[in-house]
Amino acid sequence: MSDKTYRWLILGTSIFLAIGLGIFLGKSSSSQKNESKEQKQAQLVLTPKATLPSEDARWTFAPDVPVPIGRRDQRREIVHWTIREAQNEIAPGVIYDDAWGFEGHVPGPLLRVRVGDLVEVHLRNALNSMRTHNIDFHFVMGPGGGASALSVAPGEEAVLEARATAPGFYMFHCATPDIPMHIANGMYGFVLVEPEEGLPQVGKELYVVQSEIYTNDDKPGHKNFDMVRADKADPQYVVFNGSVGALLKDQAPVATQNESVRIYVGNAGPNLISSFHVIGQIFDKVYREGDLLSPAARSLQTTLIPAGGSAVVEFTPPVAGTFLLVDHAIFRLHHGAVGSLKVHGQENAEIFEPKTPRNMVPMSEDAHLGHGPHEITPVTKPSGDSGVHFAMSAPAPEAQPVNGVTIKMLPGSGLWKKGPMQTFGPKMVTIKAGQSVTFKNADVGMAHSVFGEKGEFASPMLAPGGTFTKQFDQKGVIHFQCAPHPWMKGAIIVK
Ligand SMILES: [Cu+2]
Repeated sequence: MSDKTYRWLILGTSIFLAIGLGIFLGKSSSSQKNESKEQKQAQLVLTPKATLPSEDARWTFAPDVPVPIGRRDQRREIVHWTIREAQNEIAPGVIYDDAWGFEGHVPGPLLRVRVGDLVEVHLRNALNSMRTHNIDFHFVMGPGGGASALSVAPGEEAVLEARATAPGFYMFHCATPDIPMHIANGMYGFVLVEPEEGLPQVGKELYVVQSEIYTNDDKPGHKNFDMVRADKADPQYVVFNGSVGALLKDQAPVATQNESVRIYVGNAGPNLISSFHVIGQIFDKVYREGDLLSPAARSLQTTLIPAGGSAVVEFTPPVAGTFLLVDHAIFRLHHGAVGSLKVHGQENAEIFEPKTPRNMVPMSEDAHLGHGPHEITPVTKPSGDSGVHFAMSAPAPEAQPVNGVTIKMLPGSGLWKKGPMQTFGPKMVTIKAGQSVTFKNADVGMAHSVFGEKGEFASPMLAPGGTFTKQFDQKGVIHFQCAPHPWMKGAIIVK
């Protein structure tokens, strides 16, 4: 190899290395940029305790959320809570006598602070409590999340200072043995630790906690904790905000069309994972598992929330109406896992337009409940368009059978409920051979039918107001039921 060639080779190699190094440096500096953004949180600079200004912390009971922090400095946030062993009406007429709660509430408070704040908790256990209690705060870095530091016998008070070192939406709970029992009995709440710059502003914020309640049945009266069922993860109730119906009807939160809604959803468990879903909405953003630092997941339908964890979901309802909050492990609906959000506003035909007048409520707010009268509100306005008809037999003019009896399909028949419910009325009739029975659909907004269980007769689907008459000539007993709603049963005795 000549000297010249050798020189060229050295020069070429140097240029190649220089370019390569440049690319490498460029890359590493951009990755350093990302890293530094992430590390910013880890390297939170703490203002020394002694110099922190003090203030009373902001906290609320569900479904309310304290207003955003706003300030950008660190503070000492002072909290005074008392634990009370109380009672909680977990379903209409069902009184849970083992409801132990922070400030006597189930779920316990939502405390809102900013990352870097020092939380000074004064925890008191009411003098008339029967047991020792404490708090394990999931936002706290320290043994037991503060549980032993805050362990209080009846009448005692303990104080803990703990720094909020990382943003997130965190559970807290009692961790006194038997820990699962103390959580199951209602000893939980949540802490929202805002990032340094806060969270994006939204129109409406709500605090919702899913939990299980273990009783041996759901009959009205006083109930206690059932350890056998809890051990089997077989809850009598799965509820939002402490009781069946806590977020329904008059207690349903209200939002406005096109207003952004953020729900801080906690899952206290103690056993079940939640598949949280809002019927008729798509989540614009989900801060999975309460992670407020990573980019939010987008356009989710259902999100998993671990027991002892959380999620923060956001959506913007473009259409007015009532929207149900559920655990999409959907049989839990039978156990009370349903809440609702009422969105006030107008129809928005560009997004959603029912084209056939149904006058139906597809899913009633109290579909699962065995209590109270149904409030069925027409969803669509009555249409003046005579060209649109029910695809079923048209309502017949009111005609009293001259030689027979009438059985009505009563309002609410089509919505299955736990406990006693009305279906056919009367359920049993006695007629003479040759007489007829007229079935009249007196339900609101729901079609029914009737057929003999041994094929004796069958009606078409009857729209509300529709009737079907059948003459019975043979003596005997005919058991009948409704085809779409098999729990609707009755009998005709022909003598
Ligand atoms: Cu406890």
